[in-house]
Amino acid sequence: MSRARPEVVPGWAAALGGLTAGAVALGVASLVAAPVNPDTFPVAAVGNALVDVSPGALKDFAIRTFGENDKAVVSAGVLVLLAAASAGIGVLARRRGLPYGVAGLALFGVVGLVAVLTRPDASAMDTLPTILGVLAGSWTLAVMLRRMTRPLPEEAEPADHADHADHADHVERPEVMRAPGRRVAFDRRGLLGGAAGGFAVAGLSVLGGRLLGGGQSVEAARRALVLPRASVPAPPLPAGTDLRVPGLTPFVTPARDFYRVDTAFVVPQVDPSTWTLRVHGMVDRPVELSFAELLRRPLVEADVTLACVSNEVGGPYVGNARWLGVPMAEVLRAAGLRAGADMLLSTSADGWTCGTPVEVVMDGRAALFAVGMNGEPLPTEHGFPVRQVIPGLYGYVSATKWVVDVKVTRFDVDTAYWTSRGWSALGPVKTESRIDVPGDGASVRAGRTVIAGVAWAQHRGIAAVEVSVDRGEWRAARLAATPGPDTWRQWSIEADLRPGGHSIAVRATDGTGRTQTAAVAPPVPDGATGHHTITVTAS
Ligand SMILES: Nc1nc2c(c(=O)[nH]1)N[C@H]1C(S)=C(S)[C@@H](COP(=O)(O)O)O[C@H]1N2
Ligand SMILES: [Mo]
Repeated sequence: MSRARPEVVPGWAAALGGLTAGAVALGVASLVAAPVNPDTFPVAAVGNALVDVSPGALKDFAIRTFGENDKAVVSAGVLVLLAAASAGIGVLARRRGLPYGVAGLALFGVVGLVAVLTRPDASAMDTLPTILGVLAGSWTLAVMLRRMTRPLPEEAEPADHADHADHADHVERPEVMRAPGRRVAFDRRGLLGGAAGGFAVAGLSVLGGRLLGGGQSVEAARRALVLPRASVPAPPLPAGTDLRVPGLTPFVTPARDFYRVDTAFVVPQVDPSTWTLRVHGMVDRPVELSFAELLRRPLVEADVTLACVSNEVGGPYVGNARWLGVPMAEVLRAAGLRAGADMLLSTSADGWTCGTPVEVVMDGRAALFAVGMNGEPLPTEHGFPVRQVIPGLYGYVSATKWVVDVKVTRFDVDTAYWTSRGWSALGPVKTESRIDVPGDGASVRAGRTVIAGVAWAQHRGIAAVEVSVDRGEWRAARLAATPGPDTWRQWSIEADLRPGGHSIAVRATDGTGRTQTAAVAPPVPDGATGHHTITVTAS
């Protein structure tokens, strides 16, 4: 029986060598990607590709479960996976030799390259971050393998014997390494020094990338932008839009609290000085507008509530802001809509698409190419420099952020991003209401209790909100003022809660007289329904 030659280098050390190589590879890749295009960072490209290929239901689950953090969760997952793989590559390289390790790194490089090159606007240069990352990682791996061991003089005892009582078997039988006849010992200090150096290089690369990427960010351009005044300003909000109940969602959602839902793994950085909007397809005169040209058109201001179709009953993916923008209808009229066109297929700078009914945009409502949100240029995450805002439609069929292209077409010719993934082609917002206070599961003091929330049925308006305690009669809530039918509406009511557990349900009636259905439906394919119902304990 031949005993396998004992390994002088413990497994953790080989794994750490691999991890260091992986860290350097990613650091260098991010440094190279930053000044060119952050989307060419292989981890971002793989994340984006995962988002695009994952089925709608999974994405919906991710958005619901991780909320705004869904992208952070995907990157963390990809990073954990890469860390485990690099550690494995380190062990493989130590056992079988450097070429195996390099092959392992190259394999991940290939996955990264596929993801990078299948992006809609990929170019050959985009492969540089991945290729240079893999080269740097391979070089680091070679260095780490070398530093893990040091040669032993003939007959000498391994010096760090004492350090390795737990690995006595390893160090007492120094292995014969690649140079036959030359005995080596584990070099803990060499390894740790190499790892520290490697991680320092990786960290500095990431930092350097951040700095370089800063020059790429459009935040400076955004800050410098002074938006023209609206030709048609929104009147001041009527008194009493906010009932000022503690815990109740404010009428105007500050941009920093506004929900964010999109497929962009890295927030697109769209420079307003090179931005253009192309309107083409079934039109008499295709137009291409620069940002300056867009701003020269009369601007309209409107209070509009946006809602996401993925929102569960009672969920948070709804927000209200004062938008400033150019009416889409005017741009489309300038282009001359041809008869028979029923869909606007809009595309964002990162290739996301959205199909909107032409008649909704042309019927006089405040459908905007928006440039401002709550008195400021659009935040980058919310579509800077230009996004669509169309009251009455869920975001996935209306609210294209970073919009650059509108093709006038037909629903029977084109499909958009979400409609080709099982969501409905038309997405009118369903009448919804939500209880904000008390919170679900809250403990309240028995007696008179304030119940309050918001309700929305954009462009139809909210005509009534009713509340039922313990499945009792529906009682009408007091409605707050609204500037019009395109925003949500706050409501409140008092109920006398006796000690014990209670259920509280809410339903709204829209401006057409239709009451929100009690039938429970999931978000897919065209929006969740059912009554938001909470339970509280009074004592
Ligand atoms: N470019 C782009 N625009 C997009 C999306 C997207 O994924 N990419 N998502 C849409 C969806 S589903 C919604 S609900 C709204 C959300 O807008 P917000 O993130 O500003 O709240 O943006 C819409 N516009
Ligand atoms: Mo959405």
